[in-house]
Amino acid sequence: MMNQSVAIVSVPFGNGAGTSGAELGPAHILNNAGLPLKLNAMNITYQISKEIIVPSQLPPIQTTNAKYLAEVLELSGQLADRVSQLVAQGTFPLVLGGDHSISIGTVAGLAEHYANLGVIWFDAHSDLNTEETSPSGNIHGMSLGISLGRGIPLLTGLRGICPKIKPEHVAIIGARSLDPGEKAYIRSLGMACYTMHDIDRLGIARVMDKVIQHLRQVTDGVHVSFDIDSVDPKEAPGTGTPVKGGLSYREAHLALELLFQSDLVTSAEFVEVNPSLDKHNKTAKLAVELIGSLLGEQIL
Ligand code: 4U7
Ligand code: MN
Ligand code: MN
Ligand code: MN
Repeated sequence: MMNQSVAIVSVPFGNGAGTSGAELGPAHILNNAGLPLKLNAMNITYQISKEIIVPSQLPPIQTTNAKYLAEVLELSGQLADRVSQLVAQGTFPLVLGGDHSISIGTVAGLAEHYANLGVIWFDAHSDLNTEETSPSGNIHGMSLGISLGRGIPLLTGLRGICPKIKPEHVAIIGARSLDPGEKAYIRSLGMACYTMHDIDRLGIARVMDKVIQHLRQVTDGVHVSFDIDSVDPKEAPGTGTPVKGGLSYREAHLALELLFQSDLVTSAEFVEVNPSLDKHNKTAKLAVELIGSLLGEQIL
């Protein structure tokens, strides 16, 4: 995987979340927590792609229950363009959020290159709400659903490919806070959702082995969408929607180390780091360390 050059894309967008601050994530991950130093130390070739320009105060689009839809739509189009270009150039897109609504654009760009894109969704949540089932109206809680073709047509139809991904190519890992409509949807599709209960029972290594073995057979590329709130709030306090009982520090690293070893991953994004809620930049630093593991950093 890392014979490719990494292209870092900053997406300082936070309007998809209910709490502001995630828009500060990319700057903290890059400048304060030192992602470039980490990549240098690992001898990884990388480029810092031009920051995505975030839209604001667009004329609102009428919706029943989706906040900042106009902004999310505009951002998604820009990010899809960029990610698609980077894949065409043969680089490995590493997208830094921002809240999790940005995955709508990332996945839209990837879908132009991979007909059978796999998505590994590390998250305390499943982000499968629709306007009808969302308790908040925040689009970061709808983004995985939108990539699956569920929900707001303006977003599911981006780039004329709908759905972008198939349910049998998705694995959710770390779930522990699912809304009723999300549970019903997961069950109805039989989607792979490894909850914290499953991780407690099986261990993260066996969970990852199952996910890797399956995706290896059915996908032509694998995107890792890492919501930092998948990790326990003790390790990742700086995030807008923390939920106790999450992945331990080592479980999160081991999962990503195993993904590096699998040689399956073709792109990644790290989202939901909120520096305004963080303590001593702990969560941004964690993100940098986790990126290291995904890109091949080894203990020995
Ligand atoms: B995140 C929530 F109701 N499900 O839809 C919602 F609990 O990207 C939270 O995973 C969504 O952090 C969290 O608002 C979105 C809520
Ligand atoms: Mn999420
Ligand atoms: Mn989450
Ligand atoms: Mn969140």
